[in-house]
Amino acid sequence: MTIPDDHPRAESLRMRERLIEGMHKNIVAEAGLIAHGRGEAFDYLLGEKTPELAFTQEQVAVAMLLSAKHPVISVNGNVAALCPHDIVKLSEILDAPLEVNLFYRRPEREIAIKKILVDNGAKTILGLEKEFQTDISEISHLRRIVDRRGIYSADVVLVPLEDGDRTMALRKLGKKVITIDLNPLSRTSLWSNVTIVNNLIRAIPEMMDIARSMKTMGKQELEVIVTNFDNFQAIGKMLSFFNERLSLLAEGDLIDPTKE
Ligand code: PTJ
Repeated sequence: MTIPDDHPRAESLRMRERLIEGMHKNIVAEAGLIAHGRGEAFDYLLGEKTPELAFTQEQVAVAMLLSAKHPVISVNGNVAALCPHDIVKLSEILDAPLEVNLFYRRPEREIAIKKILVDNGAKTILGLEKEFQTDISEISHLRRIVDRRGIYSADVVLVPLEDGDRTMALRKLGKKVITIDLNPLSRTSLWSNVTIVNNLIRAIPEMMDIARSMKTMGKQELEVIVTNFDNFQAIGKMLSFFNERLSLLAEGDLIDPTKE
């Protein structure tokens, strides 16, 4: 469906269309549409723009990825449908390979996700070749299938838009986990080392810019940024941000559209 440019929620509707189209092409799982709806609700509360605190979370995440020995970016259906070009670019800038890791793993989805990533310039995609696959025994569902060259041996894993138990398992295996999740209270958010509370669609291009500007920084300088960050404290500040924003709206910042 073509979304008219003058629709007041055109951008949001386009995002939905990309996911619906992605589902018909086997890129997105049916549950991916539900996950997106949950995210949209939180994005409303954020005011659909990146708060200052999320920029800080993104800077810390990039510092962690740049100072990692073996960083990996995990890709699921929603990520592949929403920002295939940007995720490929971020992977190049950070020198962090992409690995397809799916909750609802089906051969036709693997093929469709590989295709959209390759069409957007990906040269190497991990997670799909049987000979390199192994299991993480701590995970009971299909996300346990990982690539020996990728998540299995990674020290830092970026898991944008995720379900909680894999994050817990990766942490228990000693890996550092960075997530992008609009819900600051999700289990993934609470279990991650760095939680970026922002919409994926804004966070990834912002991280690309940050990575370009941080690339010249030394390892020590990057590590200081990471060490000085407390994820739990940042989540607390984000909850206060939601709280303050809603209070301001309730106290008079809310514009009545019927009186405009
Ligand atoms: O492609 P698959 O098979 O690996 O499956 C992927 C889904 C998304 C279906 C799977 O990971 C899942 O069920 O995720 P959850 O448990 O629904 O968690 C998704 C989280 O992402 C929720 O906390 C949402 O608020 C959040 N979210 C949704 N859309 C966005 C988002 N966060 C950031 N940006 C978004 N665009």
